[in-house]
Amino acid sequence: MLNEHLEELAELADTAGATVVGEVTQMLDRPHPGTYLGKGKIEELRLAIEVQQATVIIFDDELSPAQGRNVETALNTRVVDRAELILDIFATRARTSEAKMQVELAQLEYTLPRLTRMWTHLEKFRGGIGMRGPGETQLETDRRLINNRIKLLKERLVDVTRARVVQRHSRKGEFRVSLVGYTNAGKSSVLRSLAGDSQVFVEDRLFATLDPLTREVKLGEHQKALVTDTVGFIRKLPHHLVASFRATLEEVNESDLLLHVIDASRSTWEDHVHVVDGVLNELGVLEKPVLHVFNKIDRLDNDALLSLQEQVRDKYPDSIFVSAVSEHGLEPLLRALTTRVRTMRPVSEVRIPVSDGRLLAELHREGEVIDQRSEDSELVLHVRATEALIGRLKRGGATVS
Ligand SMILES: Nc1nc2c(ncn2[C@@H]2O[C@H](COP(=O)(O)OP(=O)(O)OP(=O)(O)O)[C@@H](O)[C@H]2O)c(=O)[nH]1
Ligand SMILES: [Mg+2]
Repeated sequence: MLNEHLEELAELADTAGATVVGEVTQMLDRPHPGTYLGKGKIEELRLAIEVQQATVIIFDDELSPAQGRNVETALNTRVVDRAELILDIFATRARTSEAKMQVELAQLEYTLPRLTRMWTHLEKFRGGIGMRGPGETQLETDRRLINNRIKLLKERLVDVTRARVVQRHSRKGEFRVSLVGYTNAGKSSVLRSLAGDSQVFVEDRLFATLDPLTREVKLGEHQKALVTDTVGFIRKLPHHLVASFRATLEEVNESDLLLHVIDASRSTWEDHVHVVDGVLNELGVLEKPVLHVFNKIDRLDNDALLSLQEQVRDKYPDSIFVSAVSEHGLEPLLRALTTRVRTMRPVSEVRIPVSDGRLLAELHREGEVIDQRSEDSELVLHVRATEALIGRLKRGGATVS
């Protein structure tokens, strides 16, 4: 387990552009409160830094502001913790202004309690002279500037979220599906293949996707789903990031169905499922209907696939086994989606008086009208609609069969 965690940290470091030259691990019941590592380990690390000519030390945990400062002072080498590393990757990968604001907000909130440590760095370059207000130390000035910026970013993000809610509202009647899962599980690959859109960005690096992206997926005659790709999750995702990406993940909140994409070729997939469930819980969406989509089965041999299927049959009776990169590899998922649309958005025949413009408008706004004809003084429509909408139509005077 320790090895896999370090492997993942190395992947993160690689994604951030660092080259790993050495690893040091320590078995401790509890991290040292002052320096995280014990005294002996600090010495070992000092030697390793010298031998390997390392320029940065990356910790797999989030260090307290004091721990980071102390280790940095003891080793005279830059220290980055897991949270900072992930924030850094997000910062370089953010493309849209919304993602950039979200990442900046998370970074500032991470930085705020660590300002004193940053100062010891900056002082070397700036000599401690800045744009001080009257009676303020530089540290206080920086705190004030950062707090102002945090406030501004939060306000701007609220505006962006509001705009998105309006946008979402206009597709209220659609069958909506969100792809969620551990980073690199293949969420974007699934969307790319389902929607037949080669523009969907896929990469064998962590956090390729930050912004939600929605595409229409056709599921046979008169049936479709709007499928949204989302940012991937990871073990120990910095909580500032989860908080600032909450707005982006609202899409997940409003979905009819979640597709939890799992990389079946990783021996650690169960841990990953656990991590994803944890974040979904934090987002308050654990109650949504979920299909577990085991992806990358092209990497498993027949026996491995059979034993995986055996293993998950009881726990996730709704699981699906797919490959986003093989021909027809997503057919089981397409079939499952088609079945779900049929049960969650059944087709009904609705009759309403020709004169009832209000009911007709509601139908068109919130349901999916397949066809429509008039018969005497009635309109007869075939509609794909939720139970809730059908209930409202009936109460409004429509005949539904
Ligand atoms: N062999 C194989 N590789 C796959 C499959 N699906 C995705 N991949 C590869 O896995 C890597 C990650 O795929 P993405 O679709 O970018 O994964 P993601 O879940 O969107 O990742 P993030 O956006 O970073 O969270 C890419 O190199 C894909 O080509 C699959 O079914 N089989
Ligand atoms: Mg992606």
